[in-house]
Amino acid sequence: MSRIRSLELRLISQPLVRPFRTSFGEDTTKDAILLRMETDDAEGWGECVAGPEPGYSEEFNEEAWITLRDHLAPRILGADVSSEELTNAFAGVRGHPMAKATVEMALLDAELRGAGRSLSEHLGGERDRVACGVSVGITPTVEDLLQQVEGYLAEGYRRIKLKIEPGTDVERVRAVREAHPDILLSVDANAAYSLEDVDVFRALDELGLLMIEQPLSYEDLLRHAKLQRELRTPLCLDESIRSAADAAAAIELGACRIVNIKQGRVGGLLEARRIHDLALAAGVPVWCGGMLETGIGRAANLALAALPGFTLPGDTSASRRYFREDLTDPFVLDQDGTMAVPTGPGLGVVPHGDRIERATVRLERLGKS
Ligand code: OSB
Ligand code: MG
Repeated sequence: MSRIRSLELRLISQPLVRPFRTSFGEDTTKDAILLRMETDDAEGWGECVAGPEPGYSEEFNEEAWITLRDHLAPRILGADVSSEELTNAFAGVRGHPMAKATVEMALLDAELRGAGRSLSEHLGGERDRVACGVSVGITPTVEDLLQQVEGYLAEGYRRIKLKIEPGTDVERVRAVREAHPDILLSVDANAAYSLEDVDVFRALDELGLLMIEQPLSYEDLLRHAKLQRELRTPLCLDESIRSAADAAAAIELGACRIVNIKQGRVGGLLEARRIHDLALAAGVPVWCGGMLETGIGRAANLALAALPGFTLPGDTSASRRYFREDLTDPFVLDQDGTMAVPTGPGLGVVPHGDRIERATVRLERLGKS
C-alpha cells in the first residue's frame, strides 16, 4: 500500500473520425476527464466515461469534475488507501459510479505498476486476445449505414451492433440483415422505447439478432422481464445494470439473458468483475461495452474482456474507429477480428505527453506532488 500524494484532473477533447449518433444524442468530439494520480510508489491514469451531457446516465463531465475534486479527492489525498478499500473510503458519497471508477482505475494502475503486474493478470484474465465488435451510430441514410457496415466487416469485426431509435429501426436492421445474412448482428436502443412498441420488437425478433440491447427505460427491470417473455431474441441490459445487485436482480427476474459490462457505469473494475463472476455462475454470457474511450480507458476494457465469462465480442474497437490519433499508442484490430490485451504493468499504456497537452482544455492539480 502506498500514500496517494497528488491528483491531476484534465478535461480533454479529441475529434471523432465521424459523428456518433444514438437515440439520446450526437457527439462529434470525445470530451472526457482524465485523472493522473501520484502515489509514493508510482503514477497511475484513469479515464472517466462520462460525457458532456447527462444523456446516457445522470453523470456528465462538469458534474463529475466537481464530484472528483470536492467529494472524492479529499477522501483519499494523503491517505494510505488501496483499490480494495476505495468503496469504504467513498461510502459517504452516494452514486456517481463513473467518477468513482475513474479514481479506482488510476489507483489500480499505480498499484500494479508499482508491483510490475498487468491489470488483466490482476483481474483474472485468461486470454491474451479478445474478440471485437463495433457499434455503428445512427446514420443519415440507409446507404451510409450499409457502407459503414461493409467497411467494418472488411476490417474483420466479428459482430456489428446497430444503434436504433423509434422510426429508424426495423427497415434499417432488415436492410443490413439482407445484405449480410450470416453475421452476428445486434441492436442497441439506449432506452428509447416503451412496451407500446412491442410490434417493433416482434419484427426485430424475426431478423435473427444476437441480442436487443436496452430497449426500455433504465429504471424498468420489470417491463424488460415482460418483454423478454414475448421474444426469442435475448435482451441485453446496459444502462439498467449499475451494480452487482442490479445484475443479480435482472437475472433473477428474467429481465435479460445477456449483460453488457462497463466498468465506468458500475463504479469500477472490481464491481465489474463481481458482475462477471455472478453472471458466469448463473450461465449468463457477458460482453464488454464501450464509451468511445481513449486508449487509457480502452486498455482497461481489454483487460476486463480477458476474463473467461466474456464470451461475446465486445464494443472494444480499434483506436482508428474513433480517432485519427489516439492519446496512447493505437489499439489495432487484427484481420481475424481480435485485439491484443495489454501485458505491460498496470493498464499497460501511458498517454503521449504532447498529444495529451494538445487535447487538454482544462487542468487542475490537487494535493502536493
Ligand atoms: O450504449 O453502448 C452504448 C457509446 C456511448 C454511450 C453508450 C453506448 C455507446 C456505444 C459505443 O455503443 C461503444 C464504443 O464503441 O465504445
Ligand atoms: Mg448500450
